[in-house]
Amino acid sequence: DRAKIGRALISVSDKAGLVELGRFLADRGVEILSTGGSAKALRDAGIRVVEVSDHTGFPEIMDGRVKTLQPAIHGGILARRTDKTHAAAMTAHKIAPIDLVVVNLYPFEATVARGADVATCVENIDIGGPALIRAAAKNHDFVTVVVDPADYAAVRQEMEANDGATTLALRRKLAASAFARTGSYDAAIAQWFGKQLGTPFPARLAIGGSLVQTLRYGENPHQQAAFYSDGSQRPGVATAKVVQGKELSYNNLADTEAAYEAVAEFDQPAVVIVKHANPCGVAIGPDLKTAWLRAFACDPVSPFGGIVAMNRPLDAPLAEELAKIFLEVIIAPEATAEAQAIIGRKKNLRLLLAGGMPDPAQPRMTFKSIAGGILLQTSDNGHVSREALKVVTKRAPTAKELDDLLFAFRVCKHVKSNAIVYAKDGATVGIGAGQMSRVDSSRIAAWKAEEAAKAAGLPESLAKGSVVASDAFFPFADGLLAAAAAGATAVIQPGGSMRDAEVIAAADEKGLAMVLTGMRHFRH
Ligand code: 93A
Repeated sequence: DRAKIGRALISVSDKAGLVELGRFLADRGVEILSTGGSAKALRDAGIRVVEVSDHTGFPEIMDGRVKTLQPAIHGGILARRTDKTHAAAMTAHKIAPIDLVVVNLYPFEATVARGADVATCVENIDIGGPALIRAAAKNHDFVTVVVDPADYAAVRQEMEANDGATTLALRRKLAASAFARTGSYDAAIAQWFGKQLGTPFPARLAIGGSLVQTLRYGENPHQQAAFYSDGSQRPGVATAKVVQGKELSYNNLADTEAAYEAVAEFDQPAVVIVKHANPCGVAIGPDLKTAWLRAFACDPVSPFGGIVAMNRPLDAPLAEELAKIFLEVIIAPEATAEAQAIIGRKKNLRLLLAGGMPDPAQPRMTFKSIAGGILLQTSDNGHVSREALKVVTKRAPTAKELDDLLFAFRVCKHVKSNAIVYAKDGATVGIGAGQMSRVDSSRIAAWKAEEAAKAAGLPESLAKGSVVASDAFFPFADGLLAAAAAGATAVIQPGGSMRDAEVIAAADEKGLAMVLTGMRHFRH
């Protein structure tokens, strides 16, 4: 299963490691065929190369659009070396075998990411490169294909160990990675076209991505998992710099994403604490430390082992507070040097710096896998403004209630359904998440507000004088009555239930102010 390399074709956009590889091959007596820019880089380093155009007797034409798309090249790659008729064809047409193909593609993804115009993006669609890669990968029984400079070392090692040959095992591995590369390349192109055409849901789904890291395990230790980047530049978990701490786990990544997307909703300094994908405390404040203390007070039990996100650079006063308890991850747009030094005392604690905040108004696609398929939807970038609210009760909310209602509803969007959120003075005071019945979420949120009060040594539930938000309409008056009993004075909810009139009447009877948003925020 050894395949000796006598002739190589090198055509690379990313020239990293090119000269070292070229020198290694030339030193071993491998003939190198190469295209314009790659050939020049090799020649400049004093390495002997043959231009593809000299090899084929056909010049590069049309600004390089046709460089390697030649029978002499593709025949040399695709010939089955053990097949007599293939050998005869090679002789008849003066085709020399090519045993190693080293290609990396025009940087289409990077060109799109830097916001280039349509013509530039189109010109960066590589045609000849994928053809070379696919031909070599198809003929991996005899040909070695390399699409990533990171794999140059493995090829060199095998050639050194096997008298200039590679093993079938390596060639198969490289072929798999070659098809994955052309697949994700075409996916990126298809996605870009979809965007141009405004078709988010094409007849065939093309998903591209590159491996960031294989994870130690998935949601549970017996599950396997990996993390892929889709190349998006949106500031967030995928693009954040991991400044310190243990390796991130699958659950860490998912929860950190939930926390950072939630905290990005707020204009003022804000802190979100997440446990198991749900916020257990959210607060805004004049500064981050104040926001943290108020978010923590909502539920002083759950934050242990939690994720903390903020929407301002992590500063020393907050870092000192965070260092007092056990946390898994901190994510911030940036951190002061002093804050980093404080967090540095906790070696395992991960600190992620995203460099900026995501724009919650910017839509993106979200995926969910179901057996045999994928569900695709645009993200919930819905935003309920003050002007959109409809007062339906006799009493209208006060200005302060209104601020808290909008705050609570924004938090609700990031709490798994059924979601009930109590809030007071820009801080959550009770969160009920993920229950199968809305009234259960109401009860849990109210109970948590009582527990938080007890922990703080306060005589009254934190829900006293609060407002309450519901992510979807109250199907019956019971959930609303539970909120009134807990001490809420105002309610925000989408409305739209068959029993809206009943719910409104109950609110009026209890003297509650209620506003309808007309928009719901289910989150499953
Ligand atoms: O324009 S192409 O699609 N036409 C071709 O025939 C072709 N052959 C190789 N692009 C082609 N390539 C690509 O050129 C390679 O995939 C590589 O990315 C690039 C290397 O060009 P140079 O060696 O001139 O820098």
